[in-house]
Amino acid sequence: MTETEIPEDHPRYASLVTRHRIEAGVEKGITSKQGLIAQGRGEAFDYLLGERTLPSADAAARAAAAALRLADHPVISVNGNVAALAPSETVDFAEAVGADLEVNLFNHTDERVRRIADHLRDHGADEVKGLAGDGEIPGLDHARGVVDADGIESADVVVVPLEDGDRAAALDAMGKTEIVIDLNPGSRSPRTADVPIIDNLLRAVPNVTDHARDLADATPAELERIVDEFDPDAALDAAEAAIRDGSFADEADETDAE
Ligand code: PTJ
Repeated sequence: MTETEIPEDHPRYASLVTRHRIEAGVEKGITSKQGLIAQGRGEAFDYLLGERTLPSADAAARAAAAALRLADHPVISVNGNVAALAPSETVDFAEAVGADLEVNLFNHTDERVRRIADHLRDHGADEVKGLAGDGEIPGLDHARGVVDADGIESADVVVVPLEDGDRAAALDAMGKTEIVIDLNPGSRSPRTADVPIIDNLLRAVPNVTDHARDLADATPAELERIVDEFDPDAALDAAEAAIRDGSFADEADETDAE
């Protein structure tokens, strides 16, 4: 079944489209096979969160947009899952906040970096970083620490969707403001972030983009106030509470329909 053949009225439409995109990403050599496992884990958390953007995640998205508007050199890190799931949305996001796009992979191969960069260009990106590999994230082994000197290495604000915990910690140690998008509030990367957005990448990226456009005329003082008022621990606690206190009652019928 192709993406266009999935009936839009299917109760699990969004989930099926997402699975299809990840599968197609693996077939095109963009997404790693481990990306399939990461997708499954994310899907389980999204289910527990009720497949919705929590008010706390929306507040995080607004704080992220404000931090990006204040940044001198923001960079959005793109891996194989992000490229497969939301290429156009990610390019639009970078444009809205004036950020560089950099391919940065956990399972690094030059071939996959090139394919992802081409894929982003096919979806409207002008420049994609990550191919030079002349910078490093200190504290990681070579392949996982390779970045561009004029990209992630010199960024002041970095957006890292679906990042692994080690690299999130190493970026934090470099003193960067880190915005993490991850569905698991218990994962080390959002717990390291200055701004953890506990939401599905597919909802979070367009949401931060909308907030950034909405804040286009905000003064630096207003942007700083939004960033200062955001409490990362409260956002993580709210997501955890939503998972622990949630109910399956409304979703049981939809699951049966799969
Ligand atoms: O393309 P590469 O080589 O850089 O590899 C990318 C993956 C994602 C495979 C790699 O970074 C990895 O193995 O990540 P982890 O350690 O499995 O962590 C992925 C995190 O992303 C988990 O906490 C998932 O819950 C979360 N996640 C998965 N899908 C989504 C998500 N978060 C937000 N939106 C999603 N759609």
